[in-house]
Amino acid sequence: MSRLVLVLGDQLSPELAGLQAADRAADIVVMAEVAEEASYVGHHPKKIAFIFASMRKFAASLRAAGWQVAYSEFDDSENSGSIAGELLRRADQYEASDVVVTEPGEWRLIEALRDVPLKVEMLEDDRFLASHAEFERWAEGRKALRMEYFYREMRRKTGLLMDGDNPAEGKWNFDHENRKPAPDEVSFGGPMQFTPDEVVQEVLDLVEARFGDNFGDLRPFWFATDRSQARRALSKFIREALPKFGDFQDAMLMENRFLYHAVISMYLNAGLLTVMEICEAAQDAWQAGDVPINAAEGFIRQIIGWREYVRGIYFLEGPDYTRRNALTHDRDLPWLYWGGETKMQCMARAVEQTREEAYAHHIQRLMVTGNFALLAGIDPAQVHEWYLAVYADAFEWVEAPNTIGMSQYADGGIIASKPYVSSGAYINRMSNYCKSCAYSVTTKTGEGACPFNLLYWHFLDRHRDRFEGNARMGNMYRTWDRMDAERRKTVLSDAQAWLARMEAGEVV
Ligand code: FAD
Ligand code: DLZ
Ligand code: SF4
Repeated sequence: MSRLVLVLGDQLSPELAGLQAADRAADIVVMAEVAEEASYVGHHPKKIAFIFASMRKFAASLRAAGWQVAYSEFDDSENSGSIAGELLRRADQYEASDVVVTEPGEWRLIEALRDVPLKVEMLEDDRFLASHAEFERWAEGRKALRMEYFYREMRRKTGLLMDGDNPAEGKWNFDHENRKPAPDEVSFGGPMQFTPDEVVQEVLDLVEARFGDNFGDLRPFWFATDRSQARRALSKFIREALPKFGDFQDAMLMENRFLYHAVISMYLNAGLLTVMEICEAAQDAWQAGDVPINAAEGFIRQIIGWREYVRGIYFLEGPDYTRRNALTHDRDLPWLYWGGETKMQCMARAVEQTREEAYAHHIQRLMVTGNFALLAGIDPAQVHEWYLAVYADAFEWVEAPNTIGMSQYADGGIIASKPYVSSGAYINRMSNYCKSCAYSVTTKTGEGACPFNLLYWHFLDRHRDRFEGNARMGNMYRTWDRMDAERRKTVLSDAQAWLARMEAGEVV
């Protein structure tokens, strides 16, 4: 009897555990575009289009390789609207009762699949370097789960950038070389862009009709939607941008949205690229002398270090992780995150680029939109929903630890040893946003003072009990305490007044 083999929209890899375990002559691959997945948050239209188009092309490639695929298009009249519903419908159609699934990247869906009244076998998703058991073993008994030590294990395990038992060029981490401010000119012309083919065009029309009101511009649409395109995008990045990736990793520019970033996270997360093919390409370029060690190491660390580590935390911490709120922040997400007018140039540009590209690079997410939400005391659950919705690469296993943990400190410090907060000075150093902002980054109080300056002290003051004793934050509190009492009072009341204006819906 045939079994059903579920392949989700972010499992588009021929080496997927479920496909490896299946019998291509007898089993039926089930793929489904469904309303439930397309609307658990208001996904950016580009993200939905990317997933649907990539799913359709992956299904075609499976058929060409001899698989029988039962594919539900979004508008199929019999489409039940959920993954569980489609499994039941296909089970009925093919008289199957056994289902093989590869573990989804979200607790919500894992739980939904466990409840399906069929015999569901859930295989671990082994497209990652570290299994759940391996991460648990690493975490066991440690007082602090710091990424750096986990990363070294992954270097040893993969042999990437290793010289025998030692790290290549003598150091595990070259991060201190990777903090150059924004350059005057960027030599990389940006990620490879693809003209929509017939499959993509059809999906774009569908998404426009069904999700046209979601936040985000659908067109122009230029993402890769299959493996061979994604590989070409990767090659262009390695050749043209990786050499400078390290140097300008943290920089931000008004005129350039991508700088030297790879813009491959959506391809990697959906399964169009593999961890090892990306990292080996970077290592090869370093071995060939085309890329300096700070760039190759910095880039590989993001993938085998940060990406694997945050996934480990998501599964270790369990389904309630997205509801954590250690700092009891409860302000509603302001409208400016959805494109409402704001005078803050950095926020306006980060949101504008998010709306147009479904992409912002790490420092824009962490030190602009994330920093602002943390300083302003926004409810982390709403911040989490926003990040999950607006980026093409957003799947909960990777988005939630980055947002709840790294960015909002809502997990109480599991991921971040101190909150990622900064005043306007950091944004000014790393970008050219402040030059054309209505606020003055050097003004600390009163009319025109940069809100990041006001809110920074407001944050530290209101969370004094929690952070005063943090060794990495002592300097901040000493600076605050050295200010004269009257000035401190003014900063706090200006911050309060500014927040009140924002809450009242004024353009701030
Ligand atoms: P590059 O800067 O070129 O880095 C190369 C690759 O490293 C990325 O493609 C990505 O796969 C990996 N990587 C880098 N940093 C991280 C990280 N912190 N966690 C996991 N992988 C990383 N990344 C996602 O893939 N999905 C998300 O939903 C997501 N949400 C985020 C939310 C917040 C609040 C923050 C601060 C970060 C988030 N990140 C997320 C991490 C990071 O911002 C993106 O991976 C990166 O911006 C993707 O762009 P890129 O491909 O140009 O990355
Ligand atoms: C994100 C997404 C969207 C928008 N649509 C679908 C879909 O219609 N069908 C599907 O199988 N997967 C989709 N996905 C990806 C899933 O939401 C993702 O597999 C889970 O969130 C787990 O990571
Ligand atoms: Fe952002 Fe402040 Fe700079 Fe304006 S002055 S761009 S609000 S950091």
